Amino acid sequence: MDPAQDNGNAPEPEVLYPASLFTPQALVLSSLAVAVVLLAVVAFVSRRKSTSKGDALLLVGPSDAGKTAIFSSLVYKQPLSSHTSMQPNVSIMPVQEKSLRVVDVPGHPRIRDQFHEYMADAQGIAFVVDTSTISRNGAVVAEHLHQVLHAITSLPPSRPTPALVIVAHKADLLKATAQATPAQLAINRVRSILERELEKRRASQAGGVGIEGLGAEDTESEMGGLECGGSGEFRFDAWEGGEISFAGTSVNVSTTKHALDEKSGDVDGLAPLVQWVEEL
Ligand SMILES: Nc1nc2c(ncn2[C@@H]2O[C@H](COP(=O)(O)OP(=O)(O)OP(=O)(O)O)[C@@H](O)[C@H]2O)c(=O)[nH]1
Ligand SMILES: [Mg+2]
Repeated sequence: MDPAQDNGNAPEPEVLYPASLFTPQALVLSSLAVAVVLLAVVAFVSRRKSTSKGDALLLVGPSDAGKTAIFSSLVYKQPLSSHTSMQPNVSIMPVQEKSLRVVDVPGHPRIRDQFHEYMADAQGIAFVVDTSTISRNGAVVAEHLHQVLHAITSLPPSRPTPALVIVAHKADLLKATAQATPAQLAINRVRSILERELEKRRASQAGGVGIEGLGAEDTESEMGGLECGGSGEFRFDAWEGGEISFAGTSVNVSTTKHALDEKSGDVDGLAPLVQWVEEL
């Protein structure tokens, strides 16, 4: 009868109603909305990534400078005996509430360029120098440092500039004087030698003469990164790429005979570097 018919008709709109949601227009509109939301999320995440500070501390510098000794002191709290590294060491170092990824890049000329791979993540860069041999190797060490300065100034503007510290390491091999501690003497020596050598490089570039002599028409002679304010002469204080700090350090490497004498028994030889890291 009628009631049965009524009941039969009543569900009709219920069946039709959800189906009307899936019209082709509605489907197109809703997939467009989903795509827009997804794109916005991707754009937001990648923007954050490219403008956020990196989380890595890079240890770079010439072979035998003591990078691996510093790396193991920071990460394992003891300098492990090491040989010339042939691949980067990467580990995590707790710094206050945060943690920092420490990357020890070997100084071997054929491997040292690998630091470029970590530049995008670098929050800080420590250029480690053996203070006891810098007088002999000044020009070579300055060339290496120039590459690091160039890499810093070549980063895209969207990235915050990583902080740079020049570590005058193996300060324990210097003798304290009445006026200065070994760490201060180490900084003074490394700073003045590298400043002089980098100024030589800048002056020869400005004069249009290849650094390696006549015929050195290579990209190296065009490499930027030494721009300074004021007279233009290279000075660490006036470097346009950012602020450059210095730290005089040593670690107690029991395998070296010098580390056994009283003065170098100082376990806090890395304190200036640790302090710089904490301020990053
Ligand atoms: N006297 C003294 N010797 C050190 C100090 N730090 C490291 N050394 C010694 O210096 C040598 C080289 O140290 P490494 O840490 O292996 O040098 P590196 O910079 O990692 O060298 P590559 O891996 O070749 O790039 C080792 O014999 C260390 O024991 C220090 O503070 N004082
Ligand atoms: Mg090493």
